[in-house]
Amino acid sequence: MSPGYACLSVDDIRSSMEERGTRVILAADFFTISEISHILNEVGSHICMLKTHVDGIHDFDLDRWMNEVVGPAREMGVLMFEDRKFADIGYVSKIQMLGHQRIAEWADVVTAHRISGPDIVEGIHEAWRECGRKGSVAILAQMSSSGNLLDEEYCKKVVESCRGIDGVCGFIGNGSNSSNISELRGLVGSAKMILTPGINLNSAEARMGQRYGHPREAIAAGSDAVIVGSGIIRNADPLGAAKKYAEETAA
Ligand code: 5IU
Repeated sequence: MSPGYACLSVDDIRSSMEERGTRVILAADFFTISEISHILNEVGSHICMLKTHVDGIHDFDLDRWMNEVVGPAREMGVLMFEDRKFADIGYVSKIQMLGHQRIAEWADVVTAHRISGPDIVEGIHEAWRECGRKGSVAILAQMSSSGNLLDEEYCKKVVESCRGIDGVCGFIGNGSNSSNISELRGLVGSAKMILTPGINLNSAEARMGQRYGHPREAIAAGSDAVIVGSGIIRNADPLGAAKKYAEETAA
């Protein structure tokens, strides 16, 4: 399907990961801009993307965000991944992309649910287009949290309806379960990416329904990149941990 807009392509993203030699997406789940800026400076050379939840940042200020986080990430070649999980109709997702956090101005990849219909992808891309930028959408096909309602049938419908859309770079899969990842890879084929949260070398760290799998197993099962938060940011040595996760995911 050829959209009327430019997208960040799967090839662009995969070659940026290849160049950086790491398949680790850092989940920087912090409350302040300075903590995020600090972790980026510390572990930036071992990650390919910086995943944020911008609505969780207490002191959010767009100028500081652009100067202290987005600018340095761009200089390092780290893609900005806003895990916003858009879920509304296309138009509302567009206005959320263009809201006070100005996600469209800095995010390269955003997450979205498929629940409201495929036009959500169009709405998100319209926002990027209005900012003169391009990006791509990762659609939730599975989740790592226990008791989630994204069952096999839903996952199949999501993949079948989105794998032909150029503005979609891939799918979020359940990193805690390698057979879920292999099944997802079977549905997706090789043209789109699979990004997997629910990854930690110490599965005992899981809390509040999170489940964890091993990074090497996730990659072996077909994941393009692993999303790691606590395993790095709560480690006493974040730099050593980031290096270790990057090594575990090396091809
Ligand atoms: N995240 C998940 N599971 C999911 C999806 C997103 O954990 O199914 I979709 C996010 C939440 C958090 C990060 O920002 O990935 C994982 O962090 P930890 O490695 O600290 O569990």
